[in-house]
Amino acid sequence: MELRPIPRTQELVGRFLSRNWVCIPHVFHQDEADISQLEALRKELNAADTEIKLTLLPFVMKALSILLAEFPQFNTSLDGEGNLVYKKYFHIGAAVDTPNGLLVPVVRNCDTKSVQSIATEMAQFAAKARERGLSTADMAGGCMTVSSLGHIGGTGFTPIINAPQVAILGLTKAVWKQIISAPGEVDYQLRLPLSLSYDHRVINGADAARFCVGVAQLLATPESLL
Ligand code: CAO
Repeated sequence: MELRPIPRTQELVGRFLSRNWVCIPHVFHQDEADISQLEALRKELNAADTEIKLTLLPFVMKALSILLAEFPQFNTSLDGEGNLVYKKYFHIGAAVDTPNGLLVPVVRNCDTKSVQSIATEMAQFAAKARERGLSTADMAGGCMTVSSLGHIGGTGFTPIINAPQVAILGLTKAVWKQIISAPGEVDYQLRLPLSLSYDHRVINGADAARFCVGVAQLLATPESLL
């Protein structure tokens, strides 16, 4: 046996996560998106421009910034006095796994930025998170968070909401699947699992299902994100 102190960042993040897990009535909603076209487009764009590496993540961040405008209840916070604060900006956070624990930098105004600029900012944030740590300002003010485990694997998980936000979207590994669109009609699609956790005090199940359908539709038509 061996005793090791929990790294400071992990301890702080752990306290925050425990509070959110206990205090927020989480509901989990699962869906899938067809990202076959998106993957083809991503490869094409990466071949044309080797400076900026596009992964799936910036496309998803862009899609969320668009959907938060369509689903304003997803872009709120509870103020603790019986009010919902509706935000009029679209800042998206993404969880970054570091040796010291999980950090969530926030890319501001994703609605006005290209997928390429979101990718560039996220790459800089991820490097900063892993090397020198992020400032409090880098991690403040997010409207919604994406937690992507897709580069590792998994078929779904239940991410903890990053309060005061009211929803978080988890991504796991996209895999090729046979989709039977009608009897005798088989299509092959690259399917991305979507794992949405939402605060049931603010968001109802029907809206959560619609939100995930919206994510899937945007990702299935990637030109709409460029
Ligand atoms: N399905 C299949 N492949 C995926 C994928 C998915 N859902 N998501 C990413 N990939 C691929 C990428 O496209 C890339 O492939 P290519 O090299 O062929 O282009 C490869 O996996 C590596 O991606 P990446 O990890 O370098 O980049 P990213 O933008 O997907 O993620 C970052 C960046 C910083 C978010 C990620 O590295 C990370 O730290 N994730 C951890 C988040 C986490 O721990 N969440 C858990 C929270 S709950 O405890």
